[in-house]
Amino acid sequence: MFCTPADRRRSHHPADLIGTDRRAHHPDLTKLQGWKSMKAEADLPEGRWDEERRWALRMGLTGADSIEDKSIPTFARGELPHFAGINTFLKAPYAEDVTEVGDYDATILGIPFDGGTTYRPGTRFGPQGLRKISALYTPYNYELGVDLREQMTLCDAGDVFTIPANLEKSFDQISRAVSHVFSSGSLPVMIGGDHSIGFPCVRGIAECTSKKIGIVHFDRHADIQEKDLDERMHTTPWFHSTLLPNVPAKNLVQVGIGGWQVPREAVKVARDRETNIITMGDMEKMGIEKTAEMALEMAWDGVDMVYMSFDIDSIDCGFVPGTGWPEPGGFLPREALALASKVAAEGICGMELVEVSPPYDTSDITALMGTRVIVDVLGSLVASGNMGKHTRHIDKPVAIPHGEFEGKRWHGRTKR
Ligand SMILES: [Mn+2]
Repeated sequence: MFCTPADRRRSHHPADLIGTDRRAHHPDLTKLQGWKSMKAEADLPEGRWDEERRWALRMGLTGADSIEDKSIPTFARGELPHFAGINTFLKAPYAEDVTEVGDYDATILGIPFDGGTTYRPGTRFGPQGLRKISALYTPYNYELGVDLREQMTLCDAGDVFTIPANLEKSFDQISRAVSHVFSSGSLPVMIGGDHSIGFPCVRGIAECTSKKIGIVHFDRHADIQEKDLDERMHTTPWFHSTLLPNVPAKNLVQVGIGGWQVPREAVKVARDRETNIITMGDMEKMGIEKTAEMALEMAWDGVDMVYMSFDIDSIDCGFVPGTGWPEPGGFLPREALALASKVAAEGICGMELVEVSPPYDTSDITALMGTRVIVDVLGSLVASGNMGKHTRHIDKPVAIPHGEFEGKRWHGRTKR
């Protein structure tokens, strides 16, 4: 019988399918992640959420009589409401006393430094930009089936005291702060800042261990020349990192490199040191799965830990306008998130998220993307069970003395 396109369309209407063999072609919902995640949520604990609400009432006092939800305090404390409060990253506890960071699985450490910038500045505001927009996230991810608040502990140690006009003094401060966090056993998660901080961050970790460290570096730029404009700018972190005795250049894997902003000077160094470069085109041809597998294989070859450096400009600049050296043709957000998660799933000894420049950002979109990379990495570490895997390699912890002071600041009534 002759069948018109209109007939064909009609025959696919669900009402026509009931009671026919076509019904077998309906998707099996139980195979969808959407279905599995809905079921899996029931098994996630809720104790920390209950604890947070009780803590909020203790800290912020009980709410007004007219408010029916008795978990709402008078003063906003903790996660809710998302638009209120003094922002730390994900509204995590502020470790104002940094000797407490060892009590947490991971520590957010802001590095407000853009003295290594060779084009657009502004990344000194990166940590605050990320903290601000991170407030809109809950700690739960539906697809992963992970609730960070229930399954790990996180604090925000605030920012490193950097010295705006001095790279070397800032590097010393940054390494000192990172080595303190790393030595405590808490996973250091650095939010930059321009990419010059990559070197002092890796140096801070490397000095606390006799073990070897590989690096997975997501970027459009190679960042491995010795100097730029006569200084160790944000184009140079991997030159200096891979000179550290326990950071072999052959374990540096640079993913997403390409375009018109890779200086030939850097390419010469990469060739001499035998680093590994996977271009955006390589990733497209191989696919995400294979790219992650290859990056992990090269980064982990003969080392004990892997560090992750994520430059937000590795993502196509259409998605991340607020960055120092925008370059078209980068990762799609979904590709970048999948790659970062797959690399993190094997365990990392630290990470940095760099080059978010809020003054050039639009609608906080670049900062949001940066926040997302970090929470996805944390989620992946939790889901894989590899959070804290690196701590057994901390065999040379540093101990940084604190100054002497008793009491509280700005505290106690002034005598009148
Ligand atoms: Mn870059």
